[in-house]
Amino acid sequence: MEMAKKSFEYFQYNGVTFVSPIHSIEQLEWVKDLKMDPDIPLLVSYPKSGTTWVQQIVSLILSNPNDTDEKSKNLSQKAPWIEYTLFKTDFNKHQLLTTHLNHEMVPNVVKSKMIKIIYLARNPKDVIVSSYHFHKYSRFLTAPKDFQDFLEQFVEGNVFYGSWFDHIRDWYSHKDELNFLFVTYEDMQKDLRSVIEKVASFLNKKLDAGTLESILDQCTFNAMKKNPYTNSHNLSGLFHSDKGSFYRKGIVGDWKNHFLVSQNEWFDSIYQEKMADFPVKFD
Ligand code: PPS
Repeated sequence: MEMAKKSFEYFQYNGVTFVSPIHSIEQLEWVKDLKMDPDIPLLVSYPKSGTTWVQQIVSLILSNPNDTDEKSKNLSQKAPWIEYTLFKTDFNKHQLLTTHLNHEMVPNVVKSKMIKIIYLARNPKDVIVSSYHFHKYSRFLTAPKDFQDFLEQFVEGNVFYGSWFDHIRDWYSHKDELNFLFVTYEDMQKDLRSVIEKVASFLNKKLDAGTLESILDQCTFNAMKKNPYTNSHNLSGLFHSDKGSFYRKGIVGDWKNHFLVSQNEWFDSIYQEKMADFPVKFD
């Protein structure tokens, strides 16, 4: 891959950390005026919230899940990130667009009810753990010194895509101005069927029983890990394949295996400070 030969470098834009050449200032500026097709929904998430899982679900909802042509397309082509420098505006190729950008930085057209937005959230403690491992696994991110250091950087927002707290608060505060569906990783783990039905109804798609079963089969953690079109592990230029896996554990509550009691108490106090009035509660 072209990108793999280049060296990666962090840069700041609007106070948020990005990585060149995956991102560029030109792309981030360009994206603000992006013209978007109102029939193509936008998936918004903070990194490591289960984005890939929802990309797979939405792409299966929007196509026939047994269509072999569709099955042999990479998920990253079907649902590209608009802020990546590789993104091209050939909308015919995409079923869904994806972004990790905060509300301020997305295309202006997104800030209206014209585009359907699916916002995905995950318990920040599990996001931290997933992201900590992802920083060790990715060549384009700096490996953390240790978990304590990463935790502090995360709380400060000194990580890839900035502050989790700002991301969710900001998007959520604009939800009534948007055509907005809020889903959580925890709800998907608890009752995936209901979440798929909710997403399908938001996208005005009727799913018959067979289609729903087929989607459920194709979006399990193991099915997605095995499927070369949903597992980009082989992009070895981007990842240290010997240092982990993109499909790492795929569970709720792995934070309990990483946070010390003192770290948990400290994080809870920060969370209280920043999020006490936030209406959504994570388990
Ligand atoms: S990224 O890099 O931001 O696009 O990563 P993202 O896809 O948002 O998050 C990766 C985490 O989601 C888990 N995942 C899943 N869990 C359950 N079922 C399915 N099908 C699934 N697909 C992805 C993935 O394992 C990462 O979480 P952790 O906790 O690290 O395992």
